[in-house]
Amino acid sequence: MSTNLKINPERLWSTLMETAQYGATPKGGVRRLTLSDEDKMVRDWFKTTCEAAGLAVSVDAIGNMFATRPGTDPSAPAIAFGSHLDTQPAGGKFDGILGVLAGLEAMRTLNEAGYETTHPLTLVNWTNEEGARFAPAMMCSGVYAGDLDMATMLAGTDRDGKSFGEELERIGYKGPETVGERRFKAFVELHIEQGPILEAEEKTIGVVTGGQGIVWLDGVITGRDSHAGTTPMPMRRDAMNALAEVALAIEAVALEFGPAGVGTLGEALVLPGSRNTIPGTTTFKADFRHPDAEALTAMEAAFTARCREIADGRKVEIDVTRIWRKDPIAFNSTIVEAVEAAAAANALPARRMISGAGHDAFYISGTCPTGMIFVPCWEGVSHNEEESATEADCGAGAQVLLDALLRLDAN
Ligand code: HGY
Ligand code: MN
Ligand code: MN
Ligand code: MN
Repeated sequence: MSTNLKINPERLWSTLMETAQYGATPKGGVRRLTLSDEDKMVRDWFKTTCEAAGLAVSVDAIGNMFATRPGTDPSAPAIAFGSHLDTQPAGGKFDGILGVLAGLEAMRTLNEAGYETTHPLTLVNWTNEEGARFAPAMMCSGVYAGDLDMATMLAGTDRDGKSFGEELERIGYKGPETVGERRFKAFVELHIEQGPILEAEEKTIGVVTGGQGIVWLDGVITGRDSHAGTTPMPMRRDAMNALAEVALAIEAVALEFGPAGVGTLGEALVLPGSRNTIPGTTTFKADFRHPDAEALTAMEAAFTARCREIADGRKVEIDVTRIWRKDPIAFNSTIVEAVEAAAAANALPARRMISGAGHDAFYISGTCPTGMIFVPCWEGVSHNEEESATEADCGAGAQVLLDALLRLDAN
């Protein structure tokens, strides 16, 4: 089916550049940590802009935002699409927000054409997809899906000791809607690939068939603070040097389970933090991923066993706690096929692939038929202020999104 409705890539691009001002960093990136003042600013912009487009905006009790365009059949379940507006501490202009603004562009295109869909259409901003300030990632799509406990998430704190619940209230986005009360006919998320495959293969569209599993581990290494000048090397219980071995263990385990397995130590603390005191305490936050659930379990086991060896060898204690695991997911074939058909109808070079990055669509796939669309980003770089994509590719992704939604509406 073809409606010949064409999105406006220039308008999408200018909206992307307009919203990049919220949390803009001197190096051209974006810092819009969840529930920060910058997040509030872009949320306020999103609400005002959606209402100006005639969409009814609702917010649930954990800050998820839903902007709905009515269909001719109000009893029909809504077709949903969107992504997230929060970013990494040193993030880019496209991660998350492209999926939200492409959805807005689809709504604007339908409005201009006076086109009425049968199903209501709902554009979503999921709260705290990044998990950079409050763990875990994909938090509020996870609560919406019933996989993460809301009270536990609200009680979580950031490194300054502020709780998620307090910050949600502070920015005014603890909404009246019961979390999870609305369910959708389908959900489609457009996102930059955040990896190198599409660009390397000169493909415009990634037809995403699933996503790899993720496990997050928090660690505390306890040795003994002592004097840097008087403590002989053999007597030291140096938590920093143990941390160095832990970092290399993460890399070694990832390589052992490679090429699909990956492991990262992205955050660490060294205490008390003085050049002439041997660190008695270090903490770390680790991220392991693998497309296979059993391999992911084996990676975690191999790493924790290695930590025990390091602890024994250095006379320190290493406590490792799993704080989050999201198993690998497969997207719904109907949605995958709708995305693939939409790419073909636009004569766009496309390929099927799984997602290396986590996305809200992972949790939503447990509540309704779900799929994703990828577009390339420069050198596959993301979670980086230099993240970039082209106007043409963002426009192509938005066009595929609109056409996929219209295909789903016709069935
Ligand atoms: O961590 C992830 O994969 C996502 O970008 N939050
Ligand atoms: Mn993202
Ligand atoms: Mn991200
Ligand atoms: Mn996402």
